Amino acid sequence: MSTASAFKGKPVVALCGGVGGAKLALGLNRLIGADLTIIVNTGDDFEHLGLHVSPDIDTVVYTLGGLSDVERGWGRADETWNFMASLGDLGGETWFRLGDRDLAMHVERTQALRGGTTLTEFTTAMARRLGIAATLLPMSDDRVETMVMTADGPLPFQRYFVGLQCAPVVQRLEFKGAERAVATQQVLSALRHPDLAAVIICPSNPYLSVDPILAVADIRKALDAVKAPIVAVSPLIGGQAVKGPTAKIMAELGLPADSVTIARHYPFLSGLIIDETDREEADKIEMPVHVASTWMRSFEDRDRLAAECLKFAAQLSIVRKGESAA
Ligand code: FO1
Repeated sequence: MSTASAFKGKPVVALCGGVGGAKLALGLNRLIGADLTIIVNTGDDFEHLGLHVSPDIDTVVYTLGGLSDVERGWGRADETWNFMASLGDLGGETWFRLGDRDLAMHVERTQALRGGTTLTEFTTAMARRLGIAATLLPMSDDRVETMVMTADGPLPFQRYFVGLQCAPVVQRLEFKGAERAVATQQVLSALRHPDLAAVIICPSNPYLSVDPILAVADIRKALDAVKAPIVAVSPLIGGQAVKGPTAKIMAELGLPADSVTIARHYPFLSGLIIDETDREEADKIEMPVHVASTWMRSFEDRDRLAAECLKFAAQLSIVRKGESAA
C-alpha cells in the first residue's frame, strides 16, 4: 500500500511559513489533497500602500494553485512590474515589490477584509477558486505582527527581511498581538480532530515563520494535546538553510546551527527528518530521526519528501500504539 493511500481519509495538519515550507506543502497537497489542512503564518502580514499583504498565505496559495514563480519562490509566474515602475516614477515606495498580477490579490483581500469578511473566509475562498484541494487556514484572524528586535532597534518584519535584507543582528523576536490573538474554530477543529493522523512542521524558519504560529496560545495548547505524531523537517542542510537567514539568526541568538537545536526548539515533537548531509547528527538528537534528502529542487523532490514525512509519521504512530499497549 502506498503512503498516500495508507493516509487516505485521515486528516493531516501542516504548519507552514513561506517559500521553503510551501514546497513541502505542495508535495503534501499532491499526495493527500483534501485530507490536508495547512495552517499558515500571518506574522509577516502588513499594511503596505494601503493594502493588506499576506505574503506567506499568498506564497502557499500561488504554489499550490500552480501560479507561483518557481525561481523566486514568492509572487506570481509571468509577472510584470508596470505598477512598480510607475510608482517609482511618481516617487512612491518601491522597496517592497508588488507585481501587476499579484496586486489583484492584495486589492481583493483588502476590500474583503474592509467589508467584514474574515481572513480565514477570504483565504479558503481563494484556495477553492484556484482549485486547491487542501484547506488553507491563516493561523488566526487577529493581527499578529512579527517584530525583529535588532542591534539597530526594533524592526517590523518586512523592513528587516526585504528592506534591510536581514542584515541587522537579531537579538530577539516579538510577536505583537499574539497574547490577544485567538485561534479560529477551523484551526482548532483541525488540530483536535479525533482521527488526526499526523502534524507536519514544514522546513520553514523556526524563529521567523513557525514561532509566530506557536505564539498563539490556543494553537500551542492544541499541539501539546495532539496524540498523533508530530514530525518536523529540519530547514538546515549542513548548517545552512537552502534559502533565507535561519543559520544567520541562530548564530546571532547564540544557538548552534544544527538539527539538534532544531529538535530542541519544538518540545512537542515526536520525530525529526534531517538531511543525508547531517546523518552523523542523528545520534545526538534525543528523539526518533529519519534521514532523507530534504533539498527540494524538483517537483519530484517535493512529492518524495512529502511521502517520507507521511511514512515516518505512520511508523511513529505504530510505535506509539505499541507503547500504550505494553
Ligand atoms: N520578498 C523579497 O525579497 N522582496 C520583495 O520585494 C517581496 C515582495 C513580496 C510581495 C508579495 C509577497 O506575497 C511576497 C513578497 N516577498 C518579497 C516575499 C516575502 O517578503 C517573504 O518571502 C516572506 O514574508 C518570508 O516568508
